[in-house]
Amino acid sequence: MKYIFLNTLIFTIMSTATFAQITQPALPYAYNALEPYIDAATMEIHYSRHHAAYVTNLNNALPGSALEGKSLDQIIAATDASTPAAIRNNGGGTWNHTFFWNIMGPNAGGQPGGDLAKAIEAKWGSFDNFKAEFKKAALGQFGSGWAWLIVSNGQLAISATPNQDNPLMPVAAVKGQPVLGIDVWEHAYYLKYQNKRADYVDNFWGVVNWPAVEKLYKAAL
Ligand code: MN3
Repeated sequence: MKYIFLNTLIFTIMSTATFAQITQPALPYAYNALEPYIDAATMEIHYSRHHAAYVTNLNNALPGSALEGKSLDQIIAATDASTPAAIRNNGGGTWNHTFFWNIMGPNAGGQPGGDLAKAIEAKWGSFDNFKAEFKKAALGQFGSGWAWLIVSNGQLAISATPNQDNPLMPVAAVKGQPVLGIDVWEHAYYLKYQNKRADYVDNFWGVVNWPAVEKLYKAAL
């Protein structure tokens, strides 16, 4: 009995060490919560297949690598040109989608307020001008990638990254702390918008959770 207990204990400890995995947080709202701007079918496939696959593939890629046992934030902060593609792509895919779900929400949209609104006006002249510049970055990202609103050295900036890179990675051309981002991979919009990425970007403003973005902005300063 004692022997079995000890074996179980050792196995439990070893399992915990071996299987300390990066997990996919629950979607903070229902699949249909962002209708009509983002449809339920797109959300379900995006979260339960695409995002889930990045998490699974990241966990499969980490064992034996230099980044094994690191947190997701540590993995992102260490992703440079020498990082294996499977970790760079799936680490980014894991982080970016969790971020994306949290800067959107139901009954959202409208305009930012407070210091963020002031900073946007100071930088781009108006909220509409900012939206036009952000859209330009989202449409200008050739193929798959993301457009971002970031804080870099205390200043707001717009950038774009290819594939699943993000501005926190040392490998990014423009580095900073993301406070808003849009996934412009076709899987994010094709079911509803087909090839019309511009329409998807226009509708994205209807689901932006500005209080969450403002919180990120304050934390990034
Ligand atoms: Mn995606």
